[in-house]
Amino acid sequence: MDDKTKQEIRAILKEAKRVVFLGGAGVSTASGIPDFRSPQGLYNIKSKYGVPYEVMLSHDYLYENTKTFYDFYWSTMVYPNAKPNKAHIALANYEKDHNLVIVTQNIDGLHQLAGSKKVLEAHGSTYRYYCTRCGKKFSLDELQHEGVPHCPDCGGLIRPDVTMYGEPLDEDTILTAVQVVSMADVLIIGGTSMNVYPVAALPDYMKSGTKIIINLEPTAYDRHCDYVIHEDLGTALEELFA
Ligand code: CNA
Repeated sequence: MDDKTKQEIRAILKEAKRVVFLGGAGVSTASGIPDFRSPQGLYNIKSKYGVPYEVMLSHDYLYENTKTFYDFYWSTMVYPNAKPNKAHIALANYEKDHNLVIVTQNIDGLHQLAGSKKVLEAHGSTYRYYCTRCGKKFSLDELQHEGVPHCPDCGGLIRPDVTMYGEPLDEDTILTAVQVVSMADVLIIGGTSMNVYPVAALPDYMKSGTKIIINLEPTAYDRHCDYVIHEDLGTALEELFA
């Protein structure tokens, strides 16, 4: 990032009253969790199940091929030992003395682990589960991280509280996200290809203010932003929040 850009954004952040960070899988790649659409992302690796990973993450696949879904899910989607990286930590520190809300597409719980309090998880979390028959809730710690989990009370299938392809987003979460984005005076979009809707449409709700995008690769949303930074997110956030 050149010095002029850095100084301008720092000045904007200094004046900002409401900042929203809208993030995706690229926030957590430095924690060892692969994203989907990078060259080394999950969608660019040949599926060892003979079914594209994108299909395996769908509502129908979860219910129709539950055993294979969970084989894949436990081995590839859950990272209980992952640690927050400098992007998560920079955001958590910034929230301590600024009005910041994080809207994340991630399901890895790392923002909360870093200490962020205001986090809207648009696609759910691998830390939460529920029984599809009786609704009983479970945490990740309560489940064996292998095989198909069943409810100890009613025997129903337990599923992750994660939005699969073909499922609607949690209504309260997305409505709150629309509200905070519409009131933001600075929106920082980071580590997301901006391909997954409806989250990718959230920035359109911003009424006025500055949009900054920080992503390693160009995205279709770059042309709508005031500042476009193609750099590592953690490094860029540390520089901007310094
Ligand atoms: P995506 O489509 O895989 O895009 C990620 C983007 O991040 C890419 O454009 C990369 O260039 C960029 N990127 C990767 N590393 C960095 C970095 N260090 N600094 C800056 N940019 C970087 O992922 P999206 O989040 O856009 O897609 C939404 C999906 C991904 C959601 O449904 C998530 O649930 C899902 N996902 C989440 C996780 C997680 O929770 N950690 C991991 C993989 C996928």
